[in-house]
Amino acid sequence: MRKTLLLLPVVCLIVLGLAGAGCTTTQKTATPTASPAGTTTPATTVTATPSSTASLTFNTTESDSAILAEKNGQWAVSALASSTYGDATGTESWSPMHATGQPNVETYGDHGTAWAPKEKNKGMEYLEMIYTDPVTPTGVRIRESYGSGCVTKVELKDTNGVWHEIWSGVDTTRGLSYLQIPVTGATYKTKTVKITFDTTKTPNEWAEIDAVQLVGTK
Ligand SMILES: [Ca+2]
Repeated sequence: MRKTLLLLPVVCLIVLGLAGAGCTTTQKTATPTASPAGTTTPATTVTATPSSTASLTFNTTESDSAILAEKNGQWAVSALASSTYGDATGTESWSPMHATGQPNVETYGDHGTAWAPKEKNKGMEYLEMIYTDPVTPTGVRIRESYGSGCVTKVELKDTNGVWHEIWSGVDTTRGLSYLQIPVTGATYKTKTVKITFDTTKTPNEWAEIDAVQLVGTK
């Protein structure tokens, strides 16, 4: 009889685990983290606003902290590149994986927590970033952490596989900073960003990318 009593809670736990049904009254209310606090809008002075018709504006001079707090922003979940320093794969230093996720390079310079191409001064290279949610894009932010100023083109692949060039030109980014590119009037959804570099622009520094943010509405 004592044994049976002792066993009862154990059986309860197993039943709970298997069926999710209640032996006790404890209920797992999967709190759907509803309103992500409506007061988090970073009240930075917004100058320079390109888009006029977009449902939300994209600030091309956003601060680092405001970028981290960007409600409509995503950081990449996977990446591939034309080449990688030391042919690194997986979590090895300088692999494309190090351009995914939030920024984690603290100072301008050569760091294995950023992606770097195989050679310093070879010429054209690219990085393709993949995100979880397809969005109607309003902007892209590329955090350059070494060899800043090498980006020559940025494209987005829509969900039908068609590429859209959103920017090409002279990258004036210097130091540890973001190249912030607005996208206006997009009528497609994307979860793929391709960045093209010309590494000969900074012959003495490797072009390194710490993180890339895709901004847009679901
Ligand atoms: Ca990184």
